[in-house]
Amino acid sequence: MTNRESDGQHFDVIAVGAGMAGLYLLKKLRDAGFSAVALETADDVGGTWYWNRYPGARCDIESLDYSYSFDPELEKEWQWSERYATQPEILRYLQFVANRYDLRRDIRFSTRVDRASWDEDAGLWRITTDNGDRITAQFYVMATGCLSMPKEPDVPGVDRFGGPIYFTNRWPHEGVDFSGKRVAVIGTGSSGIQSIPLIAEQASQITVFQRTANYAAPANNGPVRREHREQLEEDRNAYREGARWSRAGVPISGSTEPFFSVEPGERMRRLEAGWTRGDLLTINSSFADLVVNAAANFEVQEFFRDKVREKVLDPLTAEDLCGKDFPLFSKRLCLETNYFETFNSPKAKLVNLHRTPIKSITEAGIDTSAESMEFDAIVFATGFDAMTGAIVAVDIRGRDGIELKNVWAEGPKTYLGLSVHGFPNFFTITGPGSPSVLSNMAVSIEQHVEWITAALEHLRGEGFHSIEATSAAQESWVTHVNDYANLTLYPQANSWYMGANVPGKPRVFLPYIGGVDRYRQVCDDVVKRDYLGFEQVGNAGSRCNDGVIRPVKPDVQLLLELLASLDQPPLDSLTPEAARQQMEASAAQRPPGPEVDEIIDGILPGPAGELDYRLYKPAIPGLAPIVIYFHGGGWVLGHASSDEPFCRYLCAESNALVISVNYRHAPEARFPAAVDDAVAAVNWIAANAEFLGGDSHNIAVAGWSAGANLAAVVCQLALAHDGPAIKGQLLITPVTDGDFTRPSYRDNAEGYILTRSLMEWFWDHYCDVDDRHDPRASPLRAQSLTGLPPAMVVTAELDPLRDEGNAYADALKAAGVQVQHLQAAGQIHTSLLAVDAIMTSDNTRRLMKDALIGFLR
Ligand code: NA7
Repeated sequence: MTNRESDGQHFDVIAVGAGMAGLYLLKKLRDAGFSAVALETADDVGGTWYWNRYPGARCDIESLDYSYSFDPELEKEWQWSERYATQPEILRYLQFVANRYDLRRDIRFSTRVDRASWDEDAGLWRITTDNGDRITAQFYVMATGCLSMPKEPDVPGVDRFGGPIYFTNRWPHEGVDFSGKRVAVIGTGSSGIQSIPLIAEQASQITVFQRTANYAAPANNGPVRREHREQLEEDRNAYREGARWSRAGVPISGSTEPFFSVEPGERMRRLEAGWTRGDLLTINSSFADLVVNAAANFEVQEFFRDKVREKVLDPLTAEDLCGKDFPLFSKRLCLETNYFETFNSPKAKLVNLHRTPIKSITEAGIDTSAESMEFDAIVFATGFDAMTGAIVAVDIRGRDGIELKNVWAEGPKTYLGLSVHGFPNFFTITGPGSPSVLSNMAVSIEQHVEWITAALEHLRGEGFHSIEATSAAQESWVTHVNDYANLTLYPQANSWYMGANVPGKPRVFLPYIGGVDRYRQVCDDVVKRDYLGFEQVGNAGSRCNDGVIRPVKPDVQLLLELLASLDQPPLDSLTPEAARQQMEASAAQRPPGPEVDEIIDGILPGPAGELDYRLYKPAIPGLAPIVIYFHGGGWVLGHASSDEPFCRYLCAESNALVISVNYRHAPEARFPAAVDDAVAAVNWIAANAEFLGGDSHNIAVAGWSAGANLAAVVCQLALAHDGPAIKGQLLITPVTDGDFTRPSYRDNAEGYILTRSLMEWFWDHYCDVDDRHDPRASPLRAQSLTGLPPAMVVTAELDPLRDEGNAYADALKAAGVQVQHLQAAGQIHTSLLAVDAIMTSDNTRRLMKDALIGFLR
């Protein structure tokens, strides 16, 4: 570290904010021997708990969980009086922490940072504040919180109102007395829902202007739950560690059962139990799929709506107060105390802005499209420019003067929610792209602070003076964050998670929804892999292990985790018969695939006996185009219906007659038995097409894995031996060469279901080593590929077979064959066929069926 601190204007680290994040950061940095200062706009510590002093303001994660865990002594010295502590109590806690660790001496209060710019030559950040301070630091950290920048009041006429206007997020310190006043409240998010019952207690009239009704569960607040305290005190370390490795930063275990797999009585019992418990997480955790399955989510919405209907006497008001039109949980669930009951009071009125929108605020009150109303005070509970607002409020300039605000104009891009490419030595705590607001903030803040401090210690130890996320790592993280969000129902809501509450803000899902546990593992893995995706620069040179931390698509990852949890033996450790049984057992768990008009099983004559086929018929009149399909399974496993969901999909989506033909399997029948059968099947189907309901002039072949190997070989043999005319070949992750030396065999040797050793096992069962260069086993080795039918070759990035598939696509192209070559990023060998199970490969499947339609047009 440089040491230019003599004038008191240079630090190792400048942090912005003295809330929960800034305080812990100061403590950690001091313990690690770094000089640091926090700059804070307010005149005291507390962050969000300094500003949000509105009546009823409380945390919505239980206080025992929403606390620092870094020091067991601190935990013993502080006792929470309530399950969900009030704002004054939380503020007192943060003041207690600041005093206990003597942090105030490193905080400059009443100081707003206006500008922060990276000076590349000097290798430091230059900060200017509204006090005229000019200070520098090697590292600059935004600890500004996710919900700290108030949303501008976007209601016309707001300046005209003659009476006082209050904002929940900037509430007067002396409090407000609404006694005898006619009060309007605009906004029914958490702040509105918490404050309205208490304002109503004082006011002579309260009118609530509601744009979107929110889902709210009862807080059932009271003293700290005894069993909760006992659980914590019994083994603090285990409890806190459980939180750190939990999904949301609170140690409760989630169900793995989908909603509809649970019988209705038990579903209702779980919902009622969650309702009675009164927290944000229990109901969601009671089933595995409430944020991904719209039908399940709808059922639970109904449960919430029925509760409102029970509580609110006037049926029209009750209906208006029911959350609707957006999935439950896709906006943050609210915890309420007497909110719905407030509307049973004659002095409370609800204005549904969807029916009667606000025209304008006037001198005396508010005009809606239906009436003019007079008020003595207006309260805005209209929320925040969440997650990015406070960060871009500072003019932050990175390398070459690039402005963060511009870089984020289309939505924030970060690596891990911690750092931004182009902005060396810059960190955000719980920034966009990290679990942050989807988690217990206390846990996420501690994790970020600890990660950042450890990174600075690492740099110091290794003699590096700067660190910066690479563009590639950042791009891949942004993709990963979006991929995850797109698997869920969250993007459907106009929420602040989506930036949708602020006019003009790009619609991008801001937090990371993969969970605190997975995210922590990612951050740990980045460090283990020598700060993967970060460039580290020192006087003696730089070091960069560039790469992608989570190349696997999130739903594929979930599938891999599920399979790992089953702890099954590897297929290649089994006998072929046992391997077949294991594969059958997992196939039984798959979604069945779409409906087709008819499924017919039949047999056809093969060269060494009868072969089964299964025919999937589309609902179209007349003779249908034909797709002859060869199943996967390494020539050892599988049968005519083993790729059934995908065959149904191809049939339903391309209106083709899909005929999945069986072939003899190894080791009972080794090479070239499967080839001979495949050729015989194509010949027989072409000769009997009309009998099968298909058009003999309109035949394509398709296959997956070893089946794609057979499809490719069949095309070559049909061309060489005047076989039937084949109009196209769809080759999905094909085996094209019995050669294990390509990089994909090294890169993806393990961990993605099809392993290198399984592939070796398949080959050994199928084909003698001496025969493997025969083009009927390795079609890539054919003398010529000229004249072959048009092809679509699909490869998966994380597949040992990737490179030989790509090589075949390239070779076909080089031979003048018309080729569509699709390389599916983040997919594995088995995920492209996973109809209704792996959503991130939906698009690839659509392109595959489009290709078939194109061949058969
Ligand atoms: P929220 O949750 O963003 O709620 C803001 C509310 O204000 C919400 O009901 C908005 O309706 C409403 N709103 C915003 N702008 C307008 C206008 N122009 N007209 C009418 N109504 C408007 O903020 P909170 O402060 O309540 O809570 C934020 C988080 O803090 C909360 O999730 C907890 O984590 C703690 P909309 O839904 O946009 O239609």
